[in-house]
Amino acid sequence: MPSDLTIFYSFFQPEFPGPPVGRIRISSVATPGSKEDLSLLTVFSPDHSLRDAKTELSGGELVKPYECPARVEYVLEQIRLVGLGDVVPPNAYGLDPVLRVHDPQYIEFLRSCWSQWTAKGNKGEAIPSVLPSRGMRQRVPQNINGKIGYYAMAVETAITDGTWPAVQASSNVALTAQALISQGEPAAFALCRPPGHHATRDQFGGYCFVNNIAVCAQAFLDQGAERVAVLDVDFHHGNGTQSIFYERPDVMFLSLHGDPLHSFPYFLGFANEKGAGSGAGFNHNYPLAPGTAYDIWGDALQDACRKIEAFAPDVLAVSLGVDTFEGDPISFFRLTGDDFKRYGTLLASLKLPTLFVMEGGYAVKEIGVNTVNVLTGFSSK
Ligand code: OKP
Ligand code: ZN
Repeated sequence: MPSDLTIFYSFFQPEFPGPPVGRIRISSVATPGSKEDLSLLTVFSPDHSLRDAKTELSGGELVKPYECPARVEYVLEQIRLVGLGDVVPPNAYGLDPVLRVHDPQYIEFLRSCWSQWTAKGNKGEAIPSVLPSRGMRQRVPQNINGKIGYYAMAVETAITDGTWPAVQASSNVALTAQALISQGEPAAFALCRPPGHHATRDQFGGYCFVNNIAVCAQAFLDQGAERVAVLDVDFHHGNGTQSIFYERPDVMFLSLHGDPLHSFPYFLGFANEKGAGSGAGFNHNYPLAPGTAYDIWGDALQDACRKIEAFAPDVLAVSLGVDTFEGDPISFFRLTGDDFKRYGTLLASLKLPTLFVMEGGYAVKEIGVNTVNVLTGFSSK
């Protein structure tokens, strides 16, 4: 482990847990010496593969989930191919940092859902069927079939046997990358799976369970940061992140996404959602029309960057989903592979310590190139 990871930003507490031990030096795949060392650290756990649902409710059918284990394996492969930098395993942080943004009863539900579901004799994967919709009471049922509806924001996402351990690994990956930045790394990439930005304080859905980036934003604050900007460039609105920080001035949330009139999550992400209470003015949504390409999308990102500069955060956290790609099977933007590199470079111009957290991206064969293009665009001088 190199000893250069000991510079602390003044706002961070020095007693925070150290960087991961046992760095993996990635072996060369291409011609030796042909790769630049871009020195952007990635955190990754093979335990993501424990999240391997057989079913997603889509178009009235149970289909093989778009959010599948192969996604992050392709990203890892591309990281190795281009020599992005070292890949390190996560540390275990336990539940305390997760419980800073999530309801304890919700976390207990995630942990025990599968065993309660199977104990009831349910044969399929755990999917809610009844939600506390308009006119219904907001209280937690005792029966698991009711409980899972109470804790759901959407019903496409099945809970399965390995989901909880994978979710824990995912938040540990995020928190390890967060710690690297708190210890002086200029940037780090949390190759999280499952993703997190749709998860609210007490709801799962949209393939998300624990809101990894919200956990990290809160961890930065708890370690002494005064302001954190969360920029969500995933195709979908980060409703969970928005709602967690909606009434707070210490986290600015900015999201570029498919207009919720036409796209999941449908019920949040409109331009007039500006924050509330002392958080008023610290939330910025950029809902964009079907067919949006980089000319429009890049302008929205420029605008978001100006707002981030004016906010002057101590750190930038990026919800990095590459489902904005023109070939994405469930989304409607038209970004090309080169566009990902361009906006990576634009993000670097903010000159902020930057945490990248993996979210969506479902064009599986291209997800590695598109994701790593953002990171190399960011890292190339
Ligand atoms: C998660 B993330 C496909 C519909 C998909 C859920 C989308 C979740 C996206 N039949 N609905 O933001 O990439
Ligand atoms: Zn998405």
